[in-house]
Amino acid sequence: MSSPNLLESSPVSLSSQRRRKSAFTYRQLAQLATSTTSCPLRVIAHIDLDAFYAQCEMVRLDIPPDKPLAVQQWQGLIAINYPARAFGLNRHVTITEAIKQCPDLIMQHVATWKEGDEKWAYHEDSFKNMATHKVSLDPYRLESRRILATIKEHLPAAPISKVEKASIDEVFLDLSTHVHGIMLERFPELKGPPPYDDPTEQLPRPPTTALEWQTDALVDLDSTETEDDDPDWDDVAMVIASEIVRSVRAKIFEALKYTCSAGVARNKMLAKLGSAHKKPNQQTIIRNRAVHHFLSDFKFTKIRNLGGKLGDEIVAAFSTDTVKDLLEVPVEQLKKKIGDDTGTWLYNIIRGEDHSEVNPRTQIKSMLSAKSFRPSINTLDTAVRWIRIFVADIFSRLVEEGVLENKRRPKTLNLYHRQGAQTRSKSASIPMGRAMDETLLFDIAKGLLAQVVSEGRAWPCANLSLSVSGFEEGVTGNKGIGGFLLRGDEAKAISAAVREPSEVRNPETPPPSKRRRVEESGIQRFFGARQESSGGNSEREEQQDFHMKDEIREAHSPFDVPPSAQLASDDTPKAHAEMQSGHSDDDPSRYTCSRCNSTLLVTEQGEHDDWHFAKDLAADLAAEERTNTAAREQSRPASISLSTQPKGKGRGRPPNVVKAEKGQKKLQFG
Ligand code: DCP
Ligand code: CA
Repeated sequence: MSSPNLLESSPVSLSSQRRRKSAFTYRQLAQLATSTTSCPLRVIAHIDLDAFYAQCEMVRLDIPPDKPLAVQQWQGLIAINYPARAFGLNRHVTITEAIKQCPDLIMQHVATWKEGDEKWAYHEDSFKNMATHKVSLDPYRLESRRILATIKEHLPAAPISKVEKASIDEVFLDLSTHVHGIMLERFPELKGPPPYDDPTEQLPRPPTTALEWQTDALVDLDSTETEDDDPDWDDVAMVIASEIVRSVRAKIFEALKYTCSAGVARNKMLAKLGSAHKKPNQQTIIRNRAVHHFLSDFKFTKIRNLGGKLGDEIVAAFSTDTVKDLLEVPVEQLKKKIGDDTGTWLYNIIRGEDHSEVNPRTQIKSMLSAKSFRPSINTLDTAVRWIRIFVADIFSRLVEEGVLENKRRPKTLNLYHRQGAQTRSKSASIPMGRAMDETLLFDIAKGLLAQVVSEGRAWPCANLSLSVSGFEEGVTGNKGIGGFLLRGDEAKAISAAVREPSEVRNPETPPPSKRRRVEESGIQRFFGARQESSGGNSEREEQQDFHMKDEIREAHSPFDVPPSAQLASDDTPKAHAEMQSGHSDDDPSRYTCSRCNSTLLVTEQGEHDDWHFAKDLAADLAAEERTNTAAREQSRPASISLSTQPKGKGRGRPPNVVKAEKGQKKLQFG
């Protein structure tokens, strides 16, 4: 540094004098206090647990930290600890290869729900029983909650620090306000009002010339910067944030024995890239002066929200996957190719600009219980058994969420059904006026399944999923279940309104146009539950937003025609003729249904019987609802209402619906 004398006399001293002012203003410092998202001093951290499920098993089983361990799900490995990674293991290796590469590998299968059991457990033989067991991630959710609680305990309460749970093993922290407080304590000169009361005045330069980064991994600076440049307040803010994050990580280890990695930067997207930069058990700081250099080496598909289909689209549109190349593309061209909003968003994101907020709402928005069937399942009976497990799984999570105490309660139950490439979804309201229990959920879920089955082409089914969504805060105090009645309109709530599936989407970052584009261009999902670029876990169930769209692309039978009979009449003139005449007695491949007298292929009998079962079930439910409604002396007729018609391109007929008031459609069950 130049001496004060020199400062006053030479051109060198003039530039040094300029450097004595910070690049930041009093206004920007004030914005740090309120954690304004556009504040250039902002400090965000991302914490990601190392090999999370593997660590959960190590902690649960008290396995020494240097032992290689992998978490197994059926015949695959879904989490691999770092000692095992040293043997070259990753999520893609088979179990046989894994053992070959690392003979001492401890493989722990995830907990499962066994068909008929009331609770999940660690079963020794579960890997052999994919058909009758379903994965339970409850043990990991439980640990996730303990870690989150520890983090929160260690930080000042909101709004001084904000904590957002981003997935089962990740959180974002907005430390801006907290860091601002510490800065003012350490550097009292920042407390004063701006000169001339002008908030656009620049702050004085920090008095420190060397910052103590301790063991943090600092990423290299941009080429225009050097380590000789004195630090400014953004660097100071990062150092303080980094101290806080280090102590949070130490606390998590001390209290619960988990290690995690972290990234500290000016926004969420950079912080997330930072946490993945050096693992395990390290933290990486991306100073503002290093952003450009840091990002330009990346493939943009590694950036948050660009890992999925949107990223693929952009790669295709610009024939590159690197940030460096994309930086050359003018914003107008980005906009032209991928839409105005997405183009602008992308232009900023690759320059390290991300103003998305850390959203402290860590409340669960939906719960999903799902099962992919390999081989597919073929009977209603099996499907109903799985539905029972889904309900038990979801209900136990609801209990933890406080539904029994009326703290929170979901409004909607959704069923997804996949057959081949066709996914159908049905939703129903969960009646607010009734106590939430397994029977209630099971009955509604069965009703939804009945609807799918009655539409036909239900089997073979490759995936069934059940979810609850639309959580509402309960009424505190002693109001009991009645507290959930909405504006007294109980009858309305009781009517199971089947609608288009509601799409729950993380409100931040991805610009609204993406969604429009999804619909306009027919690209079904830009943003899945979580963008996995590698080895997706088909049963990954998280409390995150999930995103399933009605993807019905095929025709559905009218509900009042048995599906098999309709198929026959549609597809084969011979079958049609036989049905008309009833002459099938001498054909052993055919039979006549005793209930409806349809002549059908014997191979269709299972589906046809299911169809009758579904109709009966739906009729029972409708009757029960009518009774309940009458008992409550409500005038509104009971019904099971059906969604408006399937979205697909209308190759087939819409479901046979009876018009109801206000856009609601009612299903006529025989
Ligand atoms: N997971 C999964 N299937 C995947 C990806 C992840 O079941 N395809 C589960 C297992 C992981 C957990 O989610 O332990 C967290 O996922 P991460 O991607 O954060 O991976 P890890 O925590 O295992 O490893 P890392 O140390 O790289 O974060
Ligand atoms: Ca992780």
